[in-house]
Amino acid sequence: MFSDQQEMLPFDGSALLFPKFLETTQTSQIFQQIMDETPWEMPEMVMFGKKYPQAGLSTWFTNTGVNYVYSGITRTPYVMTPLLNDIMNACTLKSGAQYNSVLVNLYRDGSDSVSWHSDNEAVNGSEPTIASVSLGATRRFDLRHKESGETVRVDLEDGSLLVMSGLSQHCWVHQIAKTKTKVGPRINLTFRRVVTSQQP
Ligand SMILES: O=C(O)CCC(=O)C(=O)O
Ligand SMILES: [Mn+2]
Repeated sequence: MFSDQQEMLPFDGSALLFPKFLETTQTSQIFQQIMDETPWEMPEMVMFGKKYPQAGLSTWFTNTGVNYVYSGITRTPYVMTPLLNDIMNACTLKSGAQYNSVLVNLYRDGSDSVSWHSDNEAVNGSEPTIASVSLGATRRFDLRHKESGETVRVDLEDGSLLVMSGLSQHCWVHQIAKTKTKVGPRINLTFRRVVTSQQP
C-alpha cells in the first residue's frame, strides 16, 4: 500500500522518513533564501583537548535565547526567521511534536561532513524528537546501533523530512560521511525543542 512515510529503524527508537515533505517546485527557492538569510559560522570543535574546525558551516537559530553547547563549543543564538518558523510549523503538523530552535547546516560539497554523534545533550531533553529537513544535493545519512553495530543507510533527498524520536539518540549514532562522488551543496535543518526553565 502506498504510504508517504517509512520507518528506517528496526528497533530501539524511531527514524521516520517522509521523502516528499516539501514540494520540489519550491525547494530551490527555499534553499536560496536560507542561503542568503543565514549568518554562516564555522566554529571550532574541541575534541580530546584539541581544537578542530567543523567540516561544514552551521548556524543556531532559536526562539528561546538559549545558547547551544556541544562538543566544547557554545553557539550564538540567532532569532528564527519567518521562513524557518514556517518550515518548523509544517514539521509540527507532520510529526505532532513541538520545536523551538533549529541548527542549520551547510555542506558545500562532498568534503563537508558530520562525524558519528548522537544529539543527546541535556538541553535537548531525555528522549528528544528531532525533525531533519534536507534541501539541495542528496547525501547519505548513516545510523549505527551503539551496541549491536547494526547500520542503517538513508538517502536524504531534496525536500525530505526525517523525524528521529524515542530511544534513537540513546541507542544510535548518526553521521553524514564525506563522499568522493561529485555532489552539489546541501542545506540541512535540524529542528529541536530545547528545554528551558521558561518555555515559549
Ligand atoms: O545533515 C544531516 O542530515 C544531519 C545533521 C546532524 O546530525 C546534526 O545537525 O546534528
Ligand atoms: Mn545530529
